[in-house]
Amino acid sequence: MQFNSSITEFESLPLILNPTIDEAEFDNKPVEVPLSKQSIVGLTGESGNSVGQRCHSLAHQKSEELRQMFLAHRHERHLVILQDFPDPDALSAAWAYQLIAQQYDIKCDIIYAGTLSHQENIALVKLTGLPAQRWTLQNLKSKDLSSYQGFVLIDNQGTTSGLVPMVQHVGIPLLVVIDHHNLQGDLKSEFVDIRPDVRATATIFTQYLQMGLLNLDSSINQHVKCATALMHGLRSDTNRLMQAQEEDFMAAAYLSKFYDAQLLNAVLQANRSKRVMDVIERSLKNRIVQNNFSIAGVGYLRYDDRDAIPQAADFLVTEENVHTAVVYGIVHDEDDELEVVIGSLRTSKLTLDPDEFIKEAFGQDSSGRFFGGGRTSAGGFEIPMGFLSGSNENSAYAKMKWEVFDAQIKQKLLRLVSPKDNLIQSE
Ligand SMILES: [Mn+2]
Repeated sequence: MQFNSSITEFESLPLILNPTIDEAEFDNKPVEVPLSKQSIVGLTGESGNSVGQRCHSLAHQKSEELRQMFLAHRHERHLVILQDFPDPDALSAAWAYQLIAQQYDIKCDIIYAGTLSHQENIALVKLTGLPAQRWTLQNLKSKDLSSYQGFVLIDNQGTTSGLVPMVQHVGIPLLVVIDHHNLQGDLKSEFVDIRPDVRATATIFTQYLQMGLLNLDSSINQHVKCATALMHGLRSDTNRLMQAQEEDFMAAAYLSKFYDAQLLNAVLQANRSKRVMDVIERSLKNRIVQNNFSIAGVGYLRYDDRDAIPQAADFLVTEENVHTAVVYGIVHDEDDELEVVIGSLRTSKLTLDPDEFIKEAFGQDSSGRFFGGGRTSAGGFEIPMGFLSGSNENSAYAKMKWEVFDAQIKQKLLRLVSPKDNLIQSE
């Protein structure tokens, strides 16, 4: 193992901090004046500095556009597609979308292809009655998709969902994209609100609520639960508000009037399963630490335990002298004989942009699609195993296959972590 305090090579990579709003572009635009009474409250705070006003004006404009979109699509039925492994931010924002759309007699089905694997996500859905449904690629074929007039992407841009290509294939148009990840390609959608400078999609939705797209009412149980879910989504995407910015705090302040603190506490109390603990243990055993990066391959894990990977990364990054942790493994789905390499990155280093790092480390596939990306302090990647997928009955073969992927991923990561010695360190 090599400890090297110099990370200058690494820092010379084009890593950027969270993109800031282009001052010039915004200053040329007059701040919008026609605001409804309600919309002024809570978004900028009393002082209403220029940053707050800019955000406010954008939130106002987007809320209006979205309202027009809903009006134009009254009485329709839409699919709200989440990433295959939806997180609280996605789940809560989708619910808010569904409640807003209901007012226009638009029926939304919130769907995801993968599974809810984090114990907090399972608790969130169970305890709030959050109306998300799992549609596997298998049972998608048995659904009557002709009843849907459009689909909606929330907290993703279609690159992390296996359902999107199939929905596009049957000709359902993309109507809405609301996300806070970096733009991932050309999107043909009627309404787009992508704000990479916002920490959580839940923040964007809370702003829509504040702008009057839905008037939260504490006496309506569902509103209280949705506000609680949004609070959870916002907290989890901002590392319990530690990475929250003014907008997120303002959104949290607004939600604080409606959410159920006890319910949120119950969601957060959910315990880890033994299998998740075992994956964390493997990550501890297998990790190598180099230049303040902790890298661990955890071998094979079940589809339902996929979320153990980010949880292991969360844990590894807490080690002294480690600022960034990357954990990966081969996730296999026994039903579909499907295998994919899944990885998670967590960093406390402010100058490390997970999105840049992952794109730089793993590059693109043959169709130009990146294997992953990220946001502030967190990122992830998925590498399909194609022809090598499945057929693990022979344990020697399975072992060999893991070793190849393990070595290849380490090599790609270490190329960035310590650019000089492009060798795999073995321990
Ligand atoms: Mn998010």
